[in-house]
Amino acid sequence: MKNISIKSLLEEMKRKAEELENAKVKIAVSGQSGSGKSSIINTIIGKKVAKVGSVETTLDIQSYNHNGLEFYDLPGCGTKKFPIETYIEDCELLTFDAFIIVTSNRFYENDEWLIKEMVNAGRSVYVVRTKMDEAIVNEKRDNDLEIEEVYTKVKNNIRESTKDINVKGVYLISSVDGVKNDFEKLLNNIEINLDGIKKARFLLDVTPYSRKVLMAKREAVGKIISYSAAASAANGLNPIIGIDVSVDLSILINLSKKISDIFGINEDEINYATKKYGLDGKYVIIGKQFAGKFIAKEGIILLLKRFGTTVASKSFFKYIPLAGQAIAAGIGYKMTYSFGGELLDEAYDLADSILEAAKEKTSNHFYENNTIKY
Ligand SMILES: Nc1nc2c(ncn2[C@@H]2O[C@H](COP(=O)(O)OP(=O)(O)O)[C@@H](O)[C@H]2O)c(=O)[nH]1
Ligand SMILES: [Mg+2]
Repeated sequence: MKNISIKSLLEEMKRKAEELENAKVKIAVSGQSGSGKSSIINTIIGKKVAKVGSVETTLDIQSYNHNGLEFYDLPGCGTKKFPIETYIEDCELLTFDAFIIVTSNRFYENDEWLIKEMVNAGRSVYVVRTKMDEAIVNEKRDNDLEIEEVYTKVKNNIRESTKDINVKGVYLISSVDGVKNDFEKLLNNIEINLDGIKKARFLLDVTPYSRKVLMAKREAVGKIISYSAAASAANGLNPIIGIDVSVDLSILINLSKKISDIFGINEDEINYATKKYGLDGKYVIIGKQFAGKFIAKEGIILLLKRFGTTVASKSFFKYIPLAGQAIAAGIGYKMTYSFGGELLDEAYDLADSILEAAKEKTSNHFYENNTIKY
């Protein structure tokens, strides 16, 4: 009886782990070319996946994904190739979990029509005005406006074109300033409006932009580790017992890669953050050390030795007696658990210090004291 219940418990864990693994969050980002769509996508993912630039724009639909998080960079509505009449079908807009419509100045009639249609279709629509850093500089020069006044002016202007439409919010952002202020609110609200497994997937794949997100990641990763530990124990061939104990390295390498990605601790993401926010070069080095310790085979073996384990070759497995496997299963569980715990703590701490450094480096200029509610 006991065996059966453990087995069904494991199957339940496996089912949940697979459900999370396969979950997808589809986010559409629509706007005229040059409005800053690719920059928004890169900022949300935390690395350069979409080409950015004043001429690097395309008139076709582009998609980018980061694990289960999928972005579709959609051309503005009402072009020759994407006429307004068939835009919603052509871009399959009703299949998305969130719809972000972007402008870097104001919305035009076509955009207003699209916003209305999407809201009427019951979709989550997020209205974004980007390049606020430029607006602030321009308005100071042109009209001697202070930051708060620019904020109010732009918001009123955008509100004007979306009045009477029940959008999920109007967000004034700047992709060069990182995820803060309205950008942070935008991501929080997207997350809030997703449900169940999609919310979990979003939190795993989004760049760790706040302490709150980091903590959510930590909790989810704790569950992933428990599952991996149980799987490593359940799979009698993984852990072996001899003079020393052994665990399957491939499980640990995959686990490390997954957890590193969740916390943005990999070369691409650390380089991106370092360059974007002008961070100290030390994070790149610390990131390399992290990979050497948790992802490289030699590093993992060293760690396991510290936990009192050694690694034996696969061919050794077939000689292990059944009783040995049972004991090893328990030890394999403990090893995976200890390894995962240390990995999680270090990934979390490193992501946290990168986040803090990035927040410090990006100017706080706009709306730190913003009291405008929406
Ligand atoms: N100053 C500033 N420039 C931005 C911002 N967002 C995008 N850009 C710049 O605007 C240009 C077009 O951006 P991109 O993201 O490629 O726009 P897309 O064509 O809509 O995908 C690039 O040169 C970006 O660096 C922003 O928030 N502030
Ligand atoms: Mg683009």
